Amino acid sequence: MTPFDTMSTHRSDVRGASDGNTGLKEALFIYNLPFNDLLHRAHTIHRSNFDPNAVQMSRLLSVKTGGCAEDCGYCSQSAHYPTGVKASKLLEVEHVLSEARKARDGGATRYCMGAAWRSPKDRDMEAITAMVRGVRALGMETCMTLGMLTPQQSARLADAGLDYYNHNIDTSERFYSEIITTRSFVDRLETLANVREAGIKVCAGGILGMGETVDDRVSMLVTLANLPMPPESVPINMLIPIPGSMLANAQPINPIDFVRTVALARILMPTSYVRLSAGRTDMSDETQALCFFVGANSIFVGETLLTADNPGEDRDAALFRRLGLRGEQLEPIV
Ligand code: SAM
Ligand code: DTB
Ligand code: SF4
Repeated sequence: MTPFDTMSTHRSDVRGASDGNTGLKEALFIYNLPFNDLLHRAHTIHRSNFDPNAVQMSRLLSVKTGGCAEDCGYCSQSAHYPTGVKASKLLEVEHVLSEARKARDGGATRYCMGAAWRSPKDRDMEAITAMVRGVRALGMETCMTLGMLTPQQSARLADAGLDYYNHNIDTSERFYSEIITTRSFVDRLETLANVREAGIKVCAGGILGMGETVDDRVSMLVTLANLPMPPESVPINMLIPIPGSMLANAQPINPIDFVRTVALARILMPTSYVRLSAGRTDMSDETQALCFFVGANSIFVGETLLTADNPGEDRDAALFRRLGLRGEQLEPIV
């Protein structure tokens, strides 16, 4: 049984109030508002679109770990850095489904499967689509993050019933090439367009604490908000510094700046789920509480993310109790 209380949310109650095209200047103005004004504004928007005490819970599994050809400077799984993560093959479908069953019994309503690929090979698509079908049959929403996708691969995933595809833009267009050189910002946008075109919901966000400027953070959110349709889900990761990676010694982001960025995400994308993603292990309860106040309404649960630590059930259950938060429960999937 889950330690989290659950509640039912009717997605159709969520008001569609996208702001339209918010410019960088306007977004910077909002980011720099006096903190209390920013908190008030973000929370008011959050409250008018969501139940402020309900948090969606996802569980992650790395279905293919390590040995990745890309050189993302933050990642434990890139073959370009001596991070100590061993490369392994794609997991068996049955193994993934038995892990998914445990996640569902622990209260997760969405199961996210990640692979350390630049892009999937067509020969892997059969196993991948079997994972999607199997997890859906367990009554959970499905999410995958497999790297860049062609229109054909996107259509196959849509056909299997994939609910969400996670593909982060990670930072601003300006800063992108300082973090990753093996692909471009435009490559990322192209996959997001392929996924959208296939009818899969989009999960796209980024990482804070990589040495980016305030302008970079704000610009990343403006790019996301101004996509033809904003992402339904926006993960905001705080960098987990990985020993051996290029960003092992990056200066941590100040918690107030982190909260400001989450608040701006909520204001620019009023009806999207904003996920407080990687980095919660090193975040105080107070910082997390402020993030939930300004509009974060989704987390990853469990002891592990893909390769790195996550707070785990006991700490999260205690935090939820103290804050009076509940896990959101899904409508039955048909
Ligand atoms: N290979 C696929 C890709 O890059 O799209 C999927 C997996 S990748 C690990 C998913 C996302 O996790 C990245 O885009 C990045 O935003 C986030 N991430 C990876 N390592 C991280 C770290 N050390 N700290 C915070 N976020 C991280
Ligand atoms: C996302 O934005 N964050 C998750 C998920 N999408 C796939 C991944 C976080 C990874 C953290 C580092 C690790 O576990 O290796
Ligand atoms: Fe590979 Fe994804 Fe890690 Fe980049 S973030 S190195 S693409 S697993």
